Amino acid sequence: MQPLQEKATVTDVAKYKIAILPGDGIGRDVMDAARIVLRRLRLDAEYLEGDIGWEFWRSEGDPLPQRTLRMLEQTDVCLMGAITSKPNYEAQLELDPRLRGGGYEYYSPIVRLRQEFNLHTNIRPCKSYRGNPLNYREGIDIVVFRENTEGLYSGVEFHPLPQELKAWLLEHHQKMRRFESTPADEIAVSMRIMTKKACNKILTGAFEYARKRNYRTVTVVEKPNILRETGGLMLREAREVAKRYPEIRLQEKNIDAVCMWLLKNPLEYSVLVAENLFGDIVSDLCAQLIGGLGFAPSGNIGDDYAVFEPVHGSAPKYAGQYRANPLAMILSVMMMLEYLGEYSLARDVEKAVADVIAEGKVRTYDMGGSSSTLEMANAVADKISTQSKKA
Ligand code: GGG
Repeated sequence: MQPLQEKATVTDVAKYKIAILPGDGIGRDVMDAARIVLRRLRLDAEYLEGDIGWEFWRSEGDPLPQRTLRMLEQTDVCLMGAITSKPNYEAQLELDPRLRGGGYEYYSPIVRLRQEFNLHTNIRPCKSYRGNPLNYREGIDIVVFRENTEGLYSGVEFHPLPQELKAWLLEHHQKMRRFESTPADEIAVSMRIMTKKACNKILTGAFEYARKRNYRTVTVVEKPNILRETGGLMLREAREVAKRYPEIRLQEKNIDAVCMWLLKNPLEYSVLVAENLFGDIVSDLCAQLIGGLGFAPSGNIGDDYAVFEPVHGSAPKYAGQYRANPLAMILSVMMMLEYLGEYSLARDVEKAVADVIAEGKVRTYDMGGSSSTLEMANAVADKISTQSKKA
């Protein structure tokens, strides 16, 4: 791949510093596709590439090295490809033998990145572009707001359950009694920690987005009849926040039911808002409605920083084959441009993507075609050039 450093201005200092984290597997392939589009846009940016992912876990015991965190701090925004993530016990087996027993614990680097930079809001738009042969229905336009730093992904987990904690729970919660005779090493606990502040933040973000973009409903996705405390907190907060947006209807749906309703009536949904795990699950379902993960971009947004990445994972078996559909990555570039205030360039990218899909000449394997990742990226880039010549 050609380097991205192509300064479009005559000054030495670029307008933006953008971190590039290709990551693992097809993350690297789709990042090469993003580079083709970025080069064609001639964005006035300096690009800094960083280390993240599985190989750094294996060789250093840290999939998100400190040097990467320090580099990100020097940039305005980050584009990420995808990363391979595995359960801790599997990760331990792949650690360099020289590091084993050194107290290294595996945590998903993207979850850590979200927490380290307080990227509280994960926005996942799912739009069915006209002419996509994989669309479940035409006209779907759903945006998932996923709380990104807490909930069931808080990372506060125990196995075995410490004796003191077990004793405390037995004393304070009668539901714990069923587990009294279960040995501590046969109990694993993952805590679903939710705060009023983070619930308020994600809900306010969802309602603001709906107001700005004229969506008529916001649907809060929870399970408060069963998860009474955490789900109840989110629901109460949703009702409070909704009062400030009288023009938008709040719908309250359980996570299980909404999966069914989304399949039955996808056009009746617009903005969905959910806790971390529920948002993760429902956004994969919504992605499938619009053709699959190859079309689903995302932005992890905080108060001062943001990381944009396709929703899909690293699909290691396709690594380096340039078969993956890069449109989710390219649409993540579009979201990054919007975040930077480059609205006209963002529109150019989206129009180019929409036109390439509608024409149907270039299709990756998931779309039933045989075009490569880079052919798709070049088709989008060529459309961008044609548009700018016409303008
Ligand atoms: N379900 C698509 C997928 O595997 N995405 C990668 C992933 O799970 N990333 C972690 C996350 O988004 O929380």
